[in-house]
Amino acid sequence: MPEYMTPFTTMINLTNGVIPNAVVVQKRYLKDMEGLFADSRAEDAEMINNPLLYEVHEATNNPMEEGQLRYSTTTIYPGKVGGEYYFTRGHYHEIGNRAELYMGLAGEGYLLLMTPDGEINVQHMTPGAMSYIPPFWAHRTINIGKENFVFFSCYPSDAGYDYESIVDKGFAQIVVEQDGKPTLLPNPKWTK
Ligand code: M6P
Ligand code: ZN
Repeated sequence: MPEYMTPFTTMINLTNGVIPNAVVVQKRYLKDMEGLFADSRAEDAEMINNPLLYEVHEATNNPMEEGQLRYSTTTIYPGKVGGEYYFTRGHYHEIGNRAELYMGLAGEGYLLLMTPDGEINVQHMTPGAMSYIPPFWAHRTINIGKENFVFFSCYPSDAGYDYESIVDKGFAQIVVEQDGKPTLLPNPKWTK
């Protein structure tokens, strides 16, 4: 006989991403992102202010076992470091074959995806956009607008996070403002 978990419902504020009874709220400041922006001088200069770049509200602490799901909301604030829009750290899943689903709730962003070979894919996210992250793709979200970019995500509980590869190599492309528009450029720090 399986042990039956009790079903439950979570309330989510669809415009600002707040989950009133979130089990974990993570706030990520520039200090938590050291070395990730392409323009190191701009990053160093901005470190004095140490702005809050984004926060993640985790709705559940469902068991980290196969078959379970977790879900969360992320709010990325508008801003740039050396012309590069604020983004999340980005990760591969520790168990590489785990997929993930994102849904745009407010504002405007890019979902930047990359295979371990450095192939890049970009999805434009606005409210209502459901973006599918297939197994094995690293993923990072970027606020390309002037308002908060808010999205919902749902992922297998056992997926885990591999941040190391991103810290070491970064993403093959960066998103910077050029002529007032988000533009993809090769990442000068990228190593294959
Ligand atoms: C989404 C999900 C979370 C992730 C968050 C921030 O909400 O993918 O699992 O934690 O984005 O991304 P990161 O962990 O890369 O900073
Ligand atoms: Zn993920």
